[in-house]
Amino acid sequence: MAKNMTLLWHSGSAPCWRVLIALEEKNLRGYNQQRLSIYKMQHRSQEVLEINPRGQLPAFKHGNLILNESYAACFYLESQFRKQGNKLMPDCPAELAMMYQRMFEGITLYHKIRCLIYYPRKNPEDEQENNAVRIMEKALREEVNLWEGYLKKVMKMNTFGYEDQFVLTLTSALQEPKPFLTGQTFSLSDVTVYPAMALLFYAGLPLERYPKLGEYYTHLKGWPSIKTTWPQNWLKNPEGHHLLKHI
Ligand SMILES: N[C@@H](CCC(=O)N[C@@H](CS)C(=O)NCC(=O)O)C(=O)O
Repeated sequence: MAKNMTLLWHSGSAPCWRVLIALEEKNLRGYNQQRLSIYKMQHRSQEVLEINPRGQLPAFKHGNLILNESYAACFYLESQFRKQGNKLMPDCPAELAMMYQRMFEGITLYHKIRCLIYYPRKNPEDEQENNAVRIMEKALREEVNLWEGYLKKVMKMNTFGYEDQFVLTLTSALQEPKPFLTGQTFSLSDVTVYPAMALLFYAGLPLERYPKLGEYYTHLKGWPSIKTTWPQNWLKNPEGHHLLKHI
């Protein structure tokens, strides 16, 4: 039980989802939590501001320790509960390096998704809208293609072993490719980047145009910590919206 933890979160927010997944992975359950609505401006409530003066979600607290940045909370949970639940940092240096690399690249991916998705809401009257949207679409398309390439490469490596590993055992060659972001196991890179990937598809990215991303998305949809924390509002409205259908 994690009674000395508090999480204030919004359903469908990728940063909040990261923390929810990390808590599940570390078997931390029974914490104090409140699902708030950004649409109802509940993120500006006194309760949130006391934990997160920026008035943003997630707002997370362990005892007196505050971790409002979702990446910081995920790193903290893994390091404080190393021996509990699933291990989220690989021992293999090559996998570890790639885990860090993809995690921080994930911030760029999420930023580009957000720019495009929130543009129409923030600029309803903008005469330049079409041009600005095309530019953001191009940037996101390039970014998504990068990730499609990463997944293609990592899925091949997961089947045949990392380039710097000498031993290519028969068993690893016979294994099904494992669609994790950085290696043979689910890691902090999946915890932090998967919510952005899921948002891409929820917002209409065509699965057939990005087969490896689609495989990754579909495979991890059933991953226990992800399935349990899947945004409720997405379940109610699985069609999402179609803002990314041209990507
Ligand atoms: N740096 C934060 C970003 C959190 C964030 O952007 N939260 C959004 C929800 S997805 C929010 O609270 N937006 C409301 C606002 O900024 O007013 C993190 O990654 O944890």
